[in-house]
Amino acid sequence: MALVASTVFFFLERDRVSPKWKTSLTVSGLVTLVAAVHYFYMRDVWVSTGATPTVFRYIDWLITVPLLMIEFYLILSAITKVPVGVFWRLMIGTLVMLIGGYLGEAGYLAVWPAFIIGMVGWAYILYEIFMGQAGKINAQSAPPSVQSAFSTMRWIVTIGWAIYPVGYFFGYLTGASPESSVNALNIIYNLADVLNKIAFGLIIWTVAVSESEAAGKK
Ligand SMILES: *C/C=C(C)/C=C/C=C(C)/C=C/C1=C(C)CCCC1(C)C
Repeated sequence: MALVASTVFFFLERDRVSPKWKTSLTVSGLVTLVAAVHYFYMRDVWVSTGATPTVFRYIDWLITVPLLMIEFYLILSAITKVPVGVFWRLMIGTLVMLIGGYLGEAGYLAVWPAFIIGMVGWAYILYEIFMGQAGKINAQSAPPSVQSAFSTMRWIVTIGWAIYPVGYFFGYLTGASPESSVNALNIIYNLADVLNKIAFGLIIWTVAVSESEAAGKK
C-alpha cells in the first residue's frame, strides 16, 4: 500500500518541478507502480501456497532495478552531457547481479557460486558509481544539490542494497531449517524493497523540487 501511495505522490508532484526533472519523477513513480502490482501477485502466491514467490520477485527486480539505474543516468543528464557507456555499464552490472541471484534461488545453480556471481555484479555497479565515469561526471559537473542527491543515492545502493545479500544469506546459506529461513528471506526482502524504492524516489523528488525552485528564482 505504501508503494501505491508513493506512486500517486510521485506522479502528482511532477506538476511542481521544471520540465527537465519530470522524467526522473515519472521513473520513480513507475518503479513503485511496477513493484506494487508485483506485490499483489506475490501476496496471492504466499497466501494460497505458502511458498516464496521467487519468480514474481525477480520479474519485479528485473524491471525496477534497471529503472533505478536509469535514475542515476537521468539526474546526471539533467545537468550535463553523459556518455551512453555509463548507462550500459550500469545495466550489465545489474543483469549479472540479478541473473546470478535468480539461478541460485530457483535452484539452477548451487547457492554459493550463484551468490558470488551476484556479488560481482553488485561490486561492478558500486565501482562505476563511486570510481567510474558516473562518479567522475558527478564530481566535475554537478551543482551542490545534485551532488548531494547523487551521494545519498550512492549510499542507498551501498547500504540499502546490502540488505538483499543479507536476505539471501539468511534464506539459503545458514543451513537453518527451510521454514524459518523462508520467513527470514521474505521479511528481509520486503523491508529492503520498501526502503530502496520509496526512499530512493523521495531523494530524487527532494533534489528535483529544490533545483526547480532555485531555477525559478533566477
Ligand atoms: C527494487 C528492488 C531492488 C533495489 C533490488 C535489488 C536487489 C539486489 C541488490 C540484489 C542483490 C543480490 C546480491 C548482491 C547477491 C546475490 C543475491 C542477490 C540477487 C539478492
